[in-house]
Amino acid sequence: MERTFQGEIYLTRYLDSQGTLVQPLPDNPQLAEQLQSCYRNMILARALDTKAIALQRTGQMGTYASMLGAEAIDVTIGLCMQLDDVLVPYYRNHASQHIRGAAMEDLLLYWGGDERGNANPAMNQDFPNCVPIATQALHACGVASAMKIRGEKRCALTVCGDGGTSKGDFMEALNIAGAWQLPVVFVVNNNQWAISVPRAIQCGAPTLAQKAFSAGIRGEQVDGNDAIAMHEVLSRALDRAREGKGPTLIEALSYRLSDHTTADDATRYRDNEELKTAWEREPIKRLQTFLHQQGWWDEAQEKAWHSEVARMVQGAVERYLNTTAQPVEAMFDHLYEEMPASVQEQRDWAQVKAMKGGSHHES
Ligand SMILES: Cc1ncc(C[n+]2csc(CCOP(=O)(O)OP(=O)(O)O)c2C)c(N)n1
Ligand SMILES: [Mg+2]
Repeated sequence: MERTFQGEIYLTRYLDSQGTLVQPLPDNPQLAEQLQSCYRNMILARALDTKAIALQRTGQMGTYASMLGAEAIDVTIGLCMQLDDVLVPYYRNHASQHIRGAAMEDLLLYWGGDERGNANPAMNQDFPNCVPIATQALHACGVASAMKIRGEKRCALTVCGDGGTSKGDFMEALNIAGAWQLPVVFVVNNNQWAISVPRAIQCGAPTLAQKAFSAGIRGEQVDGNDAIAMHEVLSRALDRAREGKGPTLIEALSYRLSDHTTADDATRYRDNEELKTAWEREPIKRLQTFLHQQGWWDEAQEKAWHSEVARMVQGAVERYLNTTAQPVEAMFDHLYEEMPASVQEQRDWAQVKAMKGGSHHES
């Protein structure tokens, strides 16, 4: 027999869970500045996340998907992409969206049920959140095809979860990306859970990155709690895509430190010891320790960043809460170029019902 294929998957990590370097730093003269920016944005991400959950718990926002534990992944995506690249996100990429220009009040507006949050001109050509699992991977391939046909030097980046990689859409997207060598980067936030289903029983393969082999594209793993590794691996994959050297699948190993969403209670299915251990590997403390060791961090700066971030989040919350609600019939608008009669009927009905005072005065 001859060997017809052999594949290897590598994991990139610079910092262990204690924030100690495990290999020499990447050769990058701007590293200190970049990591300080990562750190500040990760603090902001966590502050926004905490506030969003508090708003939901006090009835001031709808169901919300937390990014707790995914800050290094989300922030480095935002920082490494170029503005004319296209982000095709899933529902946990709030920090990436904000770094790429979406105002925090617009993110809150979306999660408060108001689609105007998705109509932010600062988002340029980025796509809105995708809730149907993994379908965004195909949208990203469509975007990347257009870029390739036009000969543009830019790329699409799409994100999904570990569970998303079990969907046909994901495999189809990998396949077309490989067949057409598209300028696209797939980031899998492997947070070890798909709602209540643990990673171990979702897929028989030891890594999710090796799914890339089935499509003839590059696949690798990265420690998703290590901002340095994330920055390095993402930058490399984005450069390759833009330079026409093909797509990459990046499996970022992380842990969902929150419930799945605010509509979930993970204590019903998840062992508390596992969660406690995962907190020891979390990304923010790890980077803080490292910055401290390098002399790139000081307490006064930390305090200043925390108060600046708190002010920014509070301002966004106030602007969100002061936004006048849309009329109820707005939910029917922008769905069709020409509204079908059945939808028009529902729109009229909703309008009349709202005029009568909604559910409080139902007869
Ligand atoms: C097509 C489709 N099927 C089912 C769901 C319900 N659903 C929402 S999130 C989720 C789990 C996704 O897990 P994973 O891909 O690991 O992402 P995570 O939420 O953990 O980041 C499911 C099944 C959905 N949104 N879309
Ligand atoms: Mg998951």
